[in-house]
This record gives sequence, C-alpha cells and structure tokens, in this order.
Amino acid sequence: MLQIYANGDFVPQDQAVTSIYDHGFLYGDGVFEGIRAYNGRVFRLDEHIDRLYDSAKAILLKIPLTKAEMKDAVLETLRVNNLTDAYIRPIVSRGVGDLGLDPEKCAAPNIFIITQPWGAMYGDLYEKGLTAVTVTVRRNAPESLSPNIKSLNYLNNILAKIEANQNGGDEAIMLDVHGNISEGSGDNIFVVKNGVISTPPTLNNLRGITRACVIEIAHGLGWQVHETNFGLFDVYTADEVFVTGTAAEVAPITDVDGRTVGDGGVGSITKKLMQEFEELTRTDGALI
Ligand code: PXG
Repeated sequence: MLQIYANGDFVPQDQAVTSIYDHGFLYGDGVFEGIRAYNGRVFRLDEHIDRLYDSAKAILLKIPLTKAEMKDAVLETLRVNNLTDAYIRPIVSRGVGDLGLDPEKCAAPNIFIITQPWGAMYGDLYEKGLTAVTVTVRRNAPESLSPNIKSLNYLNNILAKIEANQNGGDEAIMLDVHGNISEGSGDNIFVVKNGVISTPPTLNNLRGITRACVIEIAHGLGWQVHETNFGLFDVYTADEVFVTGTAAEVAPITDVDGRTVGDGGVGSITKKLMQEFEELTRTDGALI
C-alpha cells in the first residue's frame, strides 16, 4: 500500500486522515501543489515549492517547514514508495479549528504529501487533439480571489470542468470577468497565428510552471512568445491551440466550440514544443 507523508510520519494511505474540523475540509482553507517525477527526477521541484510557499504567504498561512525540509519530504516520500515516475501532491491545510471561520482558532497546519504512479493524462488525444469548450463560469477575478493562489478552494475550476463534461469537451476554456481568455480548468492556454505564439499574461490565471517551461523552450528555439490578452475570436481563428500543465503536459486542442483549429491536425509548432518538453522532463530535475 502507498505510504503518505503525514506531518513528518509515513502512514498507509487508509490511515492518512484529518479531522472534519480541519479548515481545509470545512472551508477549502489551504494550499497545494501538483508535481511530476519522470525517470527518477522531480521536474521543476524548486519552482513548485516556491509556488506552494507563495500561495501560503498570500493566504497568511505559515508552513512549519523550511523549503529545504519540504523538498526533502517530497523526495523521501517518493523513496519510501519506490517511485521514479509519479504524480506528487503536497497539501497544506490551515489545520483543525472550530466551526467558525477564524483561522486563529486552528492549532497548526496539516501537511500531507501524496505520491502515486501516473501516466499520460490524455492518452491518444496527444495525437488526435483535444476538444475544448468555452464555459459560462468566469475565472475568479484577482480582486476576489487571486487565480495565482493554488488554494484548496478549486470550486471555480471544478464548475468549469463540470460544464466542459456536460458539453462534451475534453477541457474547458475559461474567460476572465472582462472576457479575456484566462486558462483551462487545470492548465494554461496558448495560441499560434501566422507563426506567432501568444499566451495570456498571468494576472488572470495560475502562473503555470509548464507554461514557463514552454516559453523557455520556445525562446531556446529562437521563437518569441507574446504575453498578451486576447479573446475568443483569436482562439477560434488560431492556426494552433494548445494547453500546458503538470497533468496535461503540452496537449494540442484541435476543436474549440465546434470550430476546427487550423487544418484539424496537431500543428507543427505544437508538435515541436511537445517533443522538446518531453525531452526536458526526462532529462532535467532533482534526483530522487
Ligand atoms: N492552471 C490551473 C488552474 C491549474 O490548476 C495549471 C494552470 C498548470 O500549472 P502547472 O504549474 O502545473 O503547469 C494548473 C495545474 C488535474 C489537475 O487533475 C491539474 C492541475 C492541478 C491539479 C489537478 O487536472 N493543474
């Protein structure tokens, strides 16, 4: 049985539990990360741990481990479970309090790290392309709850996913409250038009680590990436559309709201970025 890191101990999956009074459960009060290990290395571990601590800082949650200790805990969890290729989910909740909102009533944060084997999320869709649908629910406005915070309150994204499921889409496209393209339910979005790659700036979406990698890869290939706001029209009329995320990796989108993207196949720029990203994930990262 898989072992879970639970506040410094390793316990079997079915014993990794917290109280119903944990504010993570009562209110979604906490933060998390989604990380991948490939080929015995944890991909972009520093960046994920930095984002975990930034998310925690934004919600005034003090994680009772140093970043170095958290990284060691992630690596140790993989070792304990004998995993070389895995999905890694660190979770830090506000901890056990009472039924009131006040986080000061919470004794101490709860830290769990789940690791498990994990393969390609979209299977043959990496060759065929995903179908995306625009959803009516808008991405949280930064003035309400910053989409930069990877918090345990993912209802905004879950509502988007439900709508995508209901409308037969593999992924949702979310707009922000102004109608600018924001992101997918669990990934960032890119479009390519006449050889120009664009992605929305990160005020209205999660600062994706895969997004940053893809921008880095594009620069290495001598390609510019425009970080600029755009609308649905630009997605409908793009030559190529793809999404990026730890779970999704680089995934082509070939249909948006019934509009065929480009010629309906996976575009050449998307294909190259998919290959380069795959190569990077297999060769770069913190050794387990
Ligand atoms: N936007 C959102 C809202 C995310 O949750 C990304 C973008 C991509 O970020 P990274 O850093 O991973 O490139 C995410 C992260 C899932 C799942 O099961 C997906 C994420 C998180 C948790 C679960 O699809 N994506």
